[in-house]
Amino acid sequence: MNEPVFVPLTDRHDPGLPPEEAARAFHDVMRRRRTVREFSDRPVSRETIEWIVRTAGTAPSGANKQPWRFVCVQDPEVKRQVRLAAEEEERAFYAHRANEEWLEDLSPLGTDPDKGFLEVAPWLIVVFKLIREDDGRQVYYPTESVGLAAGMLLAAAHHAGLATLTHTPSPMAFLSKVLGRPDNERPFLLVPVGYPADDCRVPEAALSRKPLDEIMIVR
Ligand code: IYR
Repeated sequence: MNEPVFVPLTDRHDPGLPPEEAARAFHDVMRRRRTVREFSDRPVSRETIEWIVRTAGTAPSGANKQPWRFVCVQDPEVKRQVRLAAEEEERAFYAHRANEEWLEDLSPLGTDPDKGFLEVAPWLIVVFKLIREDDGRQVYYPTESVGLAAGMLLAAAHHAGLATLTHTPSPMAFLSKVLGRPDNERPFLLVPVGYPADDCRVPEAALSRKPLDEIMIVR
């Protein structure tokens, strides 16, 4: 057993505004985040991606195990392999894996098995969940932990003026193979990152957000 060591909490974030104003200003940034499927090939620097991944890595996690890994792909050949493998799964999804209700729910989004964005976006961040540490030790709440980190990844990209797509080709096992990841890492999310295309359009149906009184209950 390790004895806990405590240190004073000194490095605090001070928004310099009353909390109502700071929270409102952040909402004004975040409400403009949109999932996009039409990306520009405009480059994004590796440094930008590194800061975004560092931010994701600040997420809380079970017993601070940080059970995540972010494989950042910019090599066109690797992106191509990801696209080809993803499209194979997606063709099966749209042809027979998805049931009628699922296809009906997706119809307003206009999605299809063509995943050209996987080659156009300058970066693909493939988020992996660790189901064990590299040395075989346990991790705790890995799904919750990596979900929190992924949310922070999206927020960090948005804050940097970049668009993302949370893409979950199903099943995702091909990502472990294409990217040569070990068995203790499981693909969790595939996130293309880049600028939206100049003529980018987004589905109208996806613009709506539930009103506060539908998502918040105060007791
Ligand atoms: N993975 C498929 C289908 C899809 C599923 C959901 I749930 C979405 O929110 C969007 C798409 C695809 O990417 O086309």
